[in-house]
Amino acid sequence: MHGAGNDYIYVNAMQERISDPSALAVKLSDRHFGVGSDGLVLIMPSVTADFRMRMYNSDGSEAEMCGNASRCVGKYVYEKGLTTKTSLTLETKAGIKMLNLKIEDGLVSSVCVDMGGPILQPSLIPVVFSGGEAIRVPLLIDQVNYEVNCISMGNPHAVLFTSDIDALDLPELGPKFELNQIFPKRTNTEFVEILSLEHARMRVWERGAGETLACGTGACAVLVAGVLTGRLNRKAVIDLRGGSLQIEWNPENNHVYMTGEAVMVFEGEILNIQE
Ligand code: ZDR
Repeated sequence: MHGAGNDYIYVNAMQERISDPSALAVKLSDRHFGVGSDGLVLIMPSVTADFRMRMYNSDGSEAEMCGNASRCVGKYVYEKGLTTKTSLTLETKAGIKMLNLKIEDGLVSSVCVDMGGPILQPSLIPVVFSGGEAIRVPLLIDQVNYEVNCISMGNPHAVLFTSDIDALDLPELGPKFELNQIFPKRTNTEFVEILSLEHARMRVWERGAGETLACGTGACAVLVAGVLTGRLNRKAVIDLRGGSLQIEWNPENNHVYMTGEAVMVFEGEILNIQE
């Protein structure tokens, strides 16, 4: 399934047990010897919510949260008849998220996820920074001065505002942020071009996966960083390489809401995988 081109292999693990999901993520994500994906997502039973999700990047590392995958899990459980609810809760490593499914002709046409409040406290993101919020932080990399805005949406993000994102060499630039020592758990990095107060476009270098076509939590981090630096309104459309997401940061409850598509591409059976 994919959300705005961010593609994962989803395993119905309601009954099935996967002994080493991290190794399986590496094997299946391989675009030549596996299926090809940005990572692996397990859909599991939960004792505290309607369902539980675990998400592994293509390098095998487990992420706390994945916005695009949470929408796809909502589509999967509804369309496979695992639930009839259109408002449901999903347990993640970053807490329980609320999903609201939009149904058209019996199918899930879009999903709105309550991502909860953004985390701005540096030690919780985590980022090594001695101020209250790591917003507009100067960062010198290879003699170039960047300004990063650090936010956690359950997983760590560094947001940079720049011009002409198409010209950036992400495979060269991305790892310099992902692996920078100020990010003890590495980071996802978003490069953003502002189009108006309600519209921005971004590219993402994902921790553990490289450049992907979209990043749900990243789009949320971009909106929050845009609001905190006076560049975006609290409701905006964020264009990613694989599609667009609507993001809203509610001033009353401080929650960030992400709305977008979820697409099921094919189903299959894995042969020849040694776990
Ligand atoms: C960015 C992401 N694809 C999403 O949609 O939120 C999440 C993937 C996990 C990310 N690479 C991480 O935090 O390690």
